[in-house]
Amino acid sequence: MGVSEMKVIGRDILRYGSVVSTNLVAKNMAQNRAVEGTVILAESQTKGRGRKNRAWHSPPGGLWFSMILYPELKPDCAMLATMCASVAVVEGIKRYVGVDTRIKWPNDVLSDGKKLAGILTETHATTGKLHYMVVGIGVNVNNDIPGELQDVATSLKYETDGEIDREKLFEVFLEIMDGKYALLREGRYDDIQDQWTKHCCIIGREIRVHEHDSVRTGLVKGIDEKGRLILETKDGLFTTVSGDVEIL
Ligand code: BT5
Repeated sequence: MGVSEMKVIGRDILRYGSVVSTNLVAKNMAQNRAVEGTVILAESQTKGRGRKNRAWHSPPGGLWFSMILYPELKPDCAMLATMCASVAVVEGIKRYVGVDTRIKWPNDVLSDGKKLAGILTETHATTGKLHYMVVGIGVNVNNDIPGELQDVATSLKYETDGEIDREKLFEVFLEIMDGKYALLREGRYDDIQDQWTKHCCIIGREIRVHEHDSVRTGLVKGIDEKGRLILETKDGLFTTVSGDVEIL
């Protein structure tokens, strides 16, 4: 069988009620070499996390899950896995719920400009070798959005006016993610980059990137083969691996 015919994502699915963070559970399991493609799903998280240790609101009703991966990938190419996950979320929502969403670099899935889903990829690597990777996905499905996030976040239930079958949506995500992960394992990085670019809402737009203590303004030219954002600024081309984007 070719790589693409073997199912990896969701070979094992572990379901929890409440956990601290599915990424944390997954990282502990990855340390013990759990089977690749193991997925940890929780009803809620008491300390769901975003990038840079930000809090991720994770009440019952959403989909909060993490996947354990051991790709043959250089550690600085980890963004490709985040890209696979964001494309899988966009395609899964379109296929199962019929809602159009867009990707905002590096890890946001937006519906009408509001954040519907986020991805947190964490890696463990030493001396240029990637030991494991955990890709965590959080999607607001039937959960409410707390008051302080209402201007910036949304839930599928607001976008569709109805309850969604979370289990079916979860299955669709895993199935699509399996196909995207096959692209990664086959080294088809161009395909991942093309698909991601097609769904991205900031290419050609003027943005401001906040990274550490610096702020840069420029026009988004695209992303490179490692998923770094390429910005055309008044001082020339500039690439960044992490940072927060503000659309101007
Ligand atoms: C992310 O971070 O978008 C990554 C979120 C990853 C969550 C999943 S859930 C399963 C797995 N287990 C975890 O512990 N995490 C992963 P970032 O780009 O840093 O965005 C964080 C920001 O999004 C916060 O500072 C809030 O402003 C906002 N936010 C918090 N909760 C949200 C929610 N439920 N929906 C939309 N926005 C939210």
